Formats: sequence, structure tokens, C-alpha cells
Amino acid sequence: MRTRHFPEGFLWGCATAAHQVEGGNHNCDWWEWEQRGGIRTGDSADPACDHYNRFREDFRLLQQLHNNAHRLSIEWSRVEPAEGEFDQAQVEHYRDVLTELRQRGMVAMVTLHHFTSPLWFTHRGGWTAAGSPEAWLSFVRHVAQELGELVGMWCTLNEPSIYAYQGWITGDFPPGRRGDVAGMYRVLANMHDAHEKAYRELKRITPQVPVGLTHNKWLLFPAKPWNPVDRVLAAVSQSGLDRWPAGSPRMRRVVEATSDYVGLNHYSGSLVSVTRHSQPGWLPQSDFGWAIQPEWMRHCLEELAELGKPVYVTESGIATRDDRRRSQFLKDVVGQVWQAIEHGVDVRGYLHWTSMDNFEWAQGYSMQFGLIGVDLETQERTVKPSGELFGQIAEANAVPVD
Ligand code: IFM
Repeated sequence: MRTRHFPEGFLWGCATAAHQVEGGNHNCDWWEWEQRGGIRTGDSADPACDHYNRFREDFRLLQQLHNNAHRLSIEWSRVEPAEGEFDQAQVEHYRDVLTELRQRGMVAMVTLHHFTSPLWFTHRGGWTAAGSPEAWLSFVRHVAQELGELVGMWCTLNEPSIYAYQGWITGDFPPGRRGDVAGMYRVLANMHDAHEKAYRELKRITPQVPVGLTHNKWLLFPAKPWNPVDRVLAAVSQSGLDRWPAGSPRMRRVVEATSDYVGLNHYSGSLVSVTRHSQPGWLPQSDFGWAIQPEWMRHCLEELAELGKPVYVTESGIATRDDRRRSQFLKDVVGQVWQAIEHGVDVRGYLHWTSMDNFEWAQGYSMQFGLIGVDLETQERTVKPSGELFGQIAEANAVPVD
């Protein structure tokens, strides 16, 4: 079989977020949102995958699948349950988690904000409030001082544009605001400021550790390419969404000055017209209803190349209960990453979303992105054939050509 080899030292792993896998995370805005009926399915993130208690078993499985990296988030609301009060037992928990990864030969990419915030922070305005960057920064500083020596890469923030859009425009995420454009831009401005401040602080405390953030690149196309209104609308919406990391000259400078790498989360895209956003009906769709087009991955990577920074695919995956589809998707999308590298893009790693089927935010457990299945009653883990395939790709550092 012909294969396409990746550069030596390429990182292969999975991406996760604390609230989606850990279970028992009750001191954050998402938990409160779940209790208020914010999740369509009525699900809640407890016990999720009970990863808080089972992380050793989970990392053992990922090591068996030849993962040499892992992206996880440290839960702010556990570590700082009240403003300025740090819970040493929780710090020790994450020390155990990071030590376990190190012992299993996996580089830890640590996200410092992945959608959840402590209640004390959200009750006084969350990311819209003045002083929110500084409030988060003291958590960042504490984690860096306590755990920095175990961290391979920092990822300050996960998908600021999606976070702000879902929380302030669609209302699918807490605080559930709809159409609050001013709120969305306040959140983005504060997160932008927070990232810059965190970059400087992290470089001061752990100068050797690369710092970046992840951007969700959701592609927008004009519904009718021959219609100038649709074309303008698609372009304007795309640059709005891409304010982070490089949609405007200002943002570009942020990436140039305060990012050692760019993290790309890419899943899909939509068609834009005056009346609505829709999915390109001619493409296959995931269970989420998202169009699946693996070639878009290469397009996104090539676009980021001009920033001149190393790029990591920090998330890529498909929501499907048909695992054969996931395997095909994996081969196709990893093949596109390989093509981008062949065309000169400095891609250094691929982190699949996600290791285990988990709590998919507003969709609860209805969307399955995992390489490993989890029985929600017994918590039994089962590696899916796509997981085995990912393990083979990681071990060979190469993807088979179909
Ligand atoms: O589950 C999410 C993740 O938390 C952030 N990026 C997109 C994933 C799939 O929706």
C-alpha cells in the first residue's frame, strides 16, 4: 500500500475539554445553564465520561493508539472556585493528570479557557465585564506557576469567535443572549486583550513553552455566487467571524506579536444569502447537519500559511454514529493535511476531535465525535475501528493512500 509520510516529530493526538469529559463540574456557568434546561436533549455534563476519575485508563488507551500528544483544558472553576481563592487539591489533580501524560510520552497542550467560566466570574458579567481579562489572568498565572513545567504547549483560549457568537447571537450557549451584537464584540475585545496579556505572562513564567490559541475556521460562501449581494455578505460575515486570528490588520498584528503558533479548528462551512445561512445541499452531511468536505481543510491551512507561524490542527472531526464514515473522513482529512504540508505549509500536528464520545454542549450526548465509544451507563470504553485506524496512522506517521 502506498503511504504519505509526515515530518519527523509530527504530533498525533486527540483534543478534549474539561467540562465535556470530566463529570462533576458543578461550579461553572455551563452547569447552571444545564440545570436551567439549556440543553435540548435535557442532558447534563455529569457524569459525562467520568474522565476526572478515569484519566489514567483513558490515557493508557490513547497511548496504545500511539498518540504522542493530547489537548486538554484545565477547568478554571475547579482551580479558582471563588475569586482569588485557589483550591490546592484541584491543582494537585491536574498535576497528576499532566504527570500521567508525561509518563506516557504524550505532549500536553493545555487550554486555559474552553467555553466554561466560574460562577463568581459570570455572575458579575463574565467576558463582557470590564476587568474580565485581569480576572482570568490571575488563574492563568497560578496555573503557569504551579504546573508550567509539565506543559508542552499553551493554548490560551478556545474558539473565541464561536464562544461569543453562540453565547450572544444564537443564544445556544450561556448566557443565552440573542442578537446582542454589541455584547459579542465586547466579549471578543476582552478575550483579545486577555490573550495578549496571557501571552506575555506565560512567556515570562514559562519562556520555553510555545503559546497560541485556537480559531474555529467556519467557511462562508455566497449562496448564489453570481449575486453580488450574497458575495459581499459572505465576505463581510467571513471577516467578522475571522476577526480572530487574522481577519483584520489589527488581529493580524496580534497573531504576529503574541502567538508562537496558530491552532486551527476546522469542521465545515455554510452558504450565506440575505435571507438565511444554509448547508451546501450537494455535499454529504454529518449528524450535526454540517457539510463534510475534507478538501476545505487544505484550503484553511494554506490560508493560514501566510501568517508565517507553525500551524497545528487543534481540532478536526465528524459527528456520526457510522464509524466507517469516520474512518473514511479521517483518511481523507489527514490526506489533505499531508497535501498542505507538501505545498509548503508548516503543519506540526493533528489533534482529532475527539478521543471519546462526550458531552457535546447544546446537543448533549446526541452527537458522537469519538474514536472511542463510552457506555453512559457503565462507563465502559470501546475503541472504535476509526480509533484503531488513527493509531495506525500515528504509529506509521503516515496516512495510507486509498
Ligand atoms: O465539541 C466542540 C468543542 O468543544 C469545540 N470545537 C467544536 C467541537 C464540536 O462541536
